Amino acid sequence: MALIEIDAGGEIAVLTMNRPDKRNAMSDAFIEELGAFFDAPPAHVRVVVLTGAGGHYCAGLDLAEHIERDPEQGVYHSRGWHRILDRIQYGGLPVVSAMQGAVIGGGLEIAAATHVRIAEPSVMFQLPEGRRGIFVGGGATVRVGRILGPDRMVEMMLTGRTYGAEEGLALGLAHYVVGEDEALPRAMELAGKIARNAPMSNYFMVQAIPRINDMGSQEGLFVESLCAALAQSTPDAKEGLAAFLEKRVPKFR
Ligand code: 1HE
Repeated sequence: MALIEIDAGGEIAVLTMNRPDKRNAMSDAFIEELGAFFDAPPAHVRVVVLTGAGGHYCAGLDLAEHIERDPEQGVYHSRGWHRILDRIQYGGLPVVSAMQGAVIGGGLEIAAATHVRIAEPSVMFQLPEGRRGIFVGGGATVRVGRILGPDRMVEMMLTGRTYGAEEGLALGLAHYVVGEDEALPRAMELAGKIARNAPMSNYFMVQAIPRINDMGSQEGLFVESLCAALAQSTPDAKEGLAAFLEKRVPKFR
């Protein structure tokens, strides 16, 4: 049985992390399978929805596999996560997370690489690495650190606390909190909205905004101007502006 269940028939691909007996703990094979989709998504896919089977998003790294790793393997392993999570964040497709239950360790690192995060009341955001004698290695210092700020992330890791859905919403770990069993329908609804944007506009949102945030303000403003000029010179810009003025729905490529 596939570890990642893929339903990619339409413009919204739904990827389900499917190892419910282990709370979707990420083995090496599992993360590679996730990466393989983002390496070569079908051309007709415009938006991805990522969710977990069995009431949990992802309980993080498969700790059973992690027991045996020497330092050299450890570096390659962590860099492998970085490669795959960069691919999720910067692969060009907007990714919406529909989250239930565990969003723990590597699970939170995966969620933080996605662009829209929807939490059900069961969600538990945790970084328990300190309790396991390890450290984050899938990009949390950068991505979760940016969302929470380094101060809050240090405190979260030191105390091993759990943030629930509403706290996660206040902190930016989630963008939406919905009722039980409502995350996937909301994700599909939001993915539909995203899919109706002009593709180049979506591309710049995903590619440019986090990168500009890493730049000095003058460099950022300059890159923003280039993105603005490129976006507004596409046929979709003509169509989007004409559709607004003609009071109709735009038809993008
Ligand atoms: C696992 C894992 C896992 C569950 N690796 N096997 N992540 C963690 O430290 C989280 C560890 N997991 C938990 O805290 C709990 O399992 C949950 C809160 C997520 C769910 O609790 P519960 O009571 O529903 O399930 P359970 O009985 O604890 O787990 C069910 C099975 O899943 C059990 O296996 P079984 O063979 O005894 O049935 C668990 O061992 C297994 N399981 N989570 C391996 N993570 C890139 S670096 C990132 C570093 C990290 O991610 S550190 C954080 C790791």
